[in-house]
Amino acid sequence: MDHTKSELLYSQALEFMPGGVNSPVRACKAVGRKPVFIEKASGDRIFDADGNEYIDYVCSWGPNILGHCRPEVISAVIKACEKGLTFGACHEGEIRLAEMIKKAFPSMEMLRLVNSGTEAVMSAVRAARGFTGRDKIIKFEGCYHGHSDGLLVRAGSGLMTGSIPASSGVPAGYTESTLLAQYNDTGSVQRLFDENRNEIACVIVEPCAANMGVVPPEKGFLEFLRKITEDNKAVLIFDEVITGFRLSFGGAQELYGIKPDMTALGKIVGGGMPLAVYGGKKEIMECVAPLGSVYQAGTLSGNPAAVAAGTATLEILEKDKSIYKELEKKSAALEKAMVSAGLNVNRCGSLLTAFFTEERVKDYPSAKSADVTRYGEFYRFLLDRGIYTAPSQFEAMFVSCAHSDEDIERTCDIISEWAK
Ligand code: KE4
Repeated sequence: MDHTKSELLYSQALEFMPGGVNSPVRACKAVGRKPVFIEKASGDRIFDADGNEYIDYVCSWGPNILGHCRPEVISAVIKACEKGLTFGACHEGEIRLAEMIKKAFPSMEMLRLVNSGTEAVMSAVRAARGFTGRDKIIKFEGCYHGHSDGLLVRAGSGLMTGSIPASSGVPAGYTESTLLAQYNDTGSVQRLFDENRNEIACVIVEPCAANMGVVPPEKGFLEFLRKITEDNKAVLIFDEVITGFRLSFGGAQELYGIKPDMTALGKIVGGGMPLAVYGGKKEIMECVAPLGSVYQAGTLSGNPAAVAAGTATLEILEKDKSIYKELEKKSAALEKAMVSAGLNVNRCGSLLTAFFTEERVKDYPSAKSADVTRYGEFYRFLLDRGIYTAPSQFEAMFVSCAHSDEDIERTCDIISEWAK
């Protein structure tokens, strides 16, 4: 494939943006190549600046569950834009969208629209701290919740159950209240609650992890988190930025039948525009300004253009539940091809990761044992044959309802070719 134009654009981008990108993973450092610059997209296809065409399994990291340029979404956004991009004031559309979200996620008795998953999670954690009057929070190694300071942590050395900043520029003081547990390890959570009795404001978890690659919850794990948070009067926050409206119309909490106290949504809920949501129990959300003393605000929160994209997307998903059956069928076919190619696959609905590990990946340590060099070879093999997938072993592949059976079959054939 010729990537001349992309390489030229990348050299220009490097002059203006760190690493030439507006989000680190796009730099493709983890897979040993320069990024391709995308010019347009439609359905399950994306086209780069050199005119190369790919079947897209990144789907903008999740939002494009309907595929690119779904006509109903595009026309809804155009219609909204013609009436004004943003008012910085109340408008009916935000009520209608909130209504749809609450219907799909009954645990979100009250909610607020914001602009990114990071903002949604950061605000949910602040509300949980404000509601409980406690400072400490528990998160899981390998789970990513956006780049707010207190959540950019990694395990401290030795027996420290505290954490240390995972990014420079984050003062130690911002992360000392963030405790780290192990995903799918109930003992690590129990220990933290025993060592920090009555001090834990919340537990935040990806109900199906997708930022260490896809790692579904082991049986009983989410149930355990629900009980231990209830017993300790801590808030259980489901970060459903990826899983919301993807694993089912009601997200992971509908799929697994666990009702969290708060939920963060992003990606699909914005239909491809910058829109995310946090919400939960009324008594918690009533702590948020202007009702309560937990402050959170945003110039473009609930702007009509993004609300139009999210509403149009949810309307389609709500009306045609067969979409989820289709996604399951297509994703299972992909999984089968990868397994036959000898890959270790974790899948949850239309989220999947091919792991280059010897063993099944069920937690962060086993995910981190992956052979990332082999993953990079796999990535480049697929890209050169027109399959655009996650440029990191520790991300997910996303399937959309625009992925045709022919394209899924073509992808399976190329994966089988890889295995030869
Ligand atoms: P944003 O701030 O990027 O909208 O959302 C942050 C976030 C929160 N919670 C979960 C579970 C997430 O996966 C994310 C962001 N996801 C990454 C991909 N794994 C976004 C891609 C990127 O960082 O460029």
